[in-house]
Amino acid sequence: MSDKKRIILHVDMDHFFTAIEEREHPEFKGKPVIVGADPKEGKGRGVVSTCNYEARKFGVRSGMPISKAWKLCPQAVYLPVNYELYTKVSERVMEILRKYAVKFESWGIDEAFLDVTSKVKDYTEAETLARRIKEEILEKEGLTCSIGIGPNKLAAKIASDQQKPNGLTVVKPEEVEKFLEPLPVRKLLWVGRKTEQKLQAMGIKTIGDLARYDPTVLAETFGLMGKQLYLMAHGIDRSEVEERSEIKSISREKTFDEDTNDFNLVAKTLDGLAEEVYRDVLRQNIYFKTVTVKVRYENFETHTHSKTLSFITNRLDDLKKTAKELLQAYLNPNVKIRLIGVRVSNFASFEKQKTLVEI
Ligand code: TTP
Ligand code: MG
Repeated sequence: MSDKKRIILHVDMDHFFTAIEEREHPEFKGKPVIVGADPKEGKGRGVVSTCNYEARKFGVRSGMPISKAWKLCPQAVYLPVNYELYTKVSERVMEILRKYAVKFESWGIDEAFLDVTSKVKDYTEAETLARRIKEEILEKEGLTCSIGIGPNKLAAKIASDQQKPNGLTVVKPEEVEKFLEPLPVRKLLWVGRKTEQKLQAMGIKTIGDLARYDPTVLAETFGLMGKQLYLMAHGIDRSEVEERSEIKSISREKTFDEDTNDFNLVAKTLDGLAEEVYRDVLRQNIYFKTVTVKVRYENFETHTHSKTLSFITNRLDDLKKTAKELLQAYLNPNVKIRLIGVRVSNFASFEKQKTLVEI
């Protein structure tokens, strides 16, 4: 399908976890709010999940150590992560979004792509549709979102991030290259920190720099990804909006109060995390095949180790047993553990499971 003919929306909820908390506790309105690990008056060891825009004014960001957030903004309202509530709200928001789309793809807990090509005749109608979506989410869930509209997923996703919060950004096909040109290369979805550093070293800072670069050199340096980067820099993305199992993995992790080599404690914590993951597995009616254990040592070295079972399962026993088995490889009496995590992935919904069995 040609890029020019499609109209894609990308919807991203604004400061999702904290927006929900503000909705539940109107007394927080106007205050900086941070959801994440317990700050323990600056001695907390986990990270910030997210924070509202008031807290962002102090420099607080997602993924930042909670101790740093405390230094920047001790007066904020600090709240633990309430996954159960956020997942429920996410499901309701996705239900609203889904009905506006011809093709729908949820992308994480608070984002989705909507292909609305055959529902609207032009970008003006798409903009009207986007406003209706924003109104419905605000009315039904009391939450705001930002929407990007473009001829493909790449343009729509980058556009939705341009005027947060409560933004609406339209990028028509003929405007895509100009829109992308001044933006940092990091905005391209696949550009991780390492690729970004490599590109910087080559003198490529903006998407425009990348678009003007010799594609043969890019292909030589980055292989297949080089070609992909070049196409993206020119605003070309032919990937379809496709329905997929809404979540790709379920995980939980915990930073210990103190680094530890007490293996009983580590094993017990892992069991507890597995139980939390299992609750989500049941709620989502999902079967998994792969279990991953993550360990961060005291020196911050982080390892993940996975095992894919020969069968799909939704049993807690399988999860606990596999996680414990994976953990064995990490137990080293000379190195203390800082963080432990467990993840299940490789899902099959119940319907897919049925077809697998029948085949
Ligand atoms: P984002 O959409 O990246 O962030 P956000 O919705 O909080 O803020 P923005 O207005 O900029 O979109 O992530 C969605 C949710 O995912 C976020 O509310 C919390 C969670 N999250 C984490 O738990 N850890 C992280 O490092 C990030 C980036 C997000
Ligand atoms: Mg968001």
